[in-house]
Amino acid sequence: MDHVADAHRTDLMTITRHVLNEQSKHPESKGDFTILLSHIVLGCKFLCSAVNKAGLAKLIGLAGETNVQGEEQKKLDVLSNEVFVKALMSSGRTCILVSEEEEEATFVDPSLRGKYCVVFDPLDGSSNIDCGVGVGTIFGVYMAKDKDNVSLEDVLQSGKNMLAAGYCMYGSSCTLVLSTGNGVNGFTLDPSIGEFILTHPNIKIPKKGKIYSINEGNAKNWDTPTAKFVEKCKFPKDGSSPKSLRYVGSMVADVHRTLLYGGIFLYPADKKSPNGKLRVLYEVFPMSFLMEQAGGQAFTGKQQALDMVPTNIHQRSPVFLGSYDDVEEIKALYDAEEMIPT
Ligand code: FDP
Repeated sequence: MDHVADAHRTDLMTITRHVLNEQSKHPESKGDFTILLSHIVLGCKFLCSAVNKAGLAKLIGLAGETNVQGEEQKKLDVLSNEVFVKALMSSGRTCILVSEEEEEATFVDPSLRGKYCVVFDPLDGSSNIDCGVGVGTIFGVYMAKDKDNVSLEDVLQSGKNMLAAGYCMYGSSCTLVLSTGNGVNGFTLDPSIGEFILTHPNIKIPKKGKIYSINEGNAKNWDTPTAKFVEKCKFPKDGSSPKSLRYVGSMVADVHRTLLYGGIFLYPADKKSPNGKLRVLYEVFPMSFLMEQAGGQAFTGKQQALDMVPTNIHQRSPVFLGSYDDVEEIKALYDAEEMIPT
C-alpha cells in the first residue's frame, strides 16, 4: 500500500479550507465572507441534488401543478429561488438580495442583517431544464455602504465594485467556480463526502481561442460588427483555421467551456432586442468579473462590461466575453463601425 500517496489524496483542499486560507491573509477579517460563502455552498449542494433528481421527483413542469397526494409541485426555478433566498437570509450576513426570479429587491429584516448584498440567478438556463442539459446558479457579492441604512444604490453599482462572483454548474459533475478578486478557482463536488474540492486552481483563460459561441438563429437581426466577427470565425482571411461553433444555450455551461478552453461567448444586441438578452447584475457582471480575473475580457459593444453602472436591477446588456485576443477583435470591429459616418 502506498501510504504516502494515500495521505496526499486525503489532504483535500475543500472550498471552506481554501476560503479560510484566504481569510488568514487579512488579519482584520472577522470571517463574515466565509460564513456567507458557506451558505451559498449549501444552496448549491441542495440545488445540485434537486437538479439531479428533477426527472424522478417531477420537479420540472409548471409551477402550481399538483401531485397525486394533492400537494403543490414546485417548478425547479421557483424552488431554486426559495432555497437561495433562505440560505442567504439565514447566513445573517446579507442586507439586500436581488434575484432573477423576483421583480423587486428583497431587503433583509434588520434582525438578520449583515453587510453583504447578493445578486443572483438561482437557476440560469431554464429552457434546458426539462431535457436534462447543464444549468447553473450565478452570483455576485457587493458590500453595502451602511448596513443599517441600505438602499437600491448599494446594488446599482459598477461591476468593478463587486467583491466576489461565481457560478455553480449542475452538469455531468457539479462545479463551483469562484473569484474573490484574487484569481479564479474551480471546485468540484465529491458527492461521496459532500464537499467541493479544489480541482481547477488559478484558472487562466487561453489568450486566444478556437471556439465561438452564439445563438446563430438570431443572425438575421445581428448588427454589422457581430455579423462581421462571425464571418471571420467561419472564413478567416489570415490563413488561420476556422473556429468551431459550440452553443449550449445555458450561459453557465457556455461560459464555463469558454473559461477552460478559451474562445468567445457572444450575446449581442440585435434588431429585436436592442439591449441584448442577458441581465447586467446577475449574469453579465459576475461572468465578466470571472473572465477578467482569469486574464480574459468582457465588452458590451460600447465599453468594458464591468464599467457599466446599471440604473435598474433587471437591466439587460449585450456582452462579448472570453479570451483576451478574441474580445480585442470584436472591439476593433465596433471601433471601426463608429468611424463610419452615418
Ligand atoms: P434561458 O433563457 O434558458 O434561461 O439568461 C437566460 C439564458 O437562458 C442564458 O442562460 C443563455 O445563455 C441564454 O438565455 C440563451 O438564450 P437564447 O435561447 O436566446 O439563445
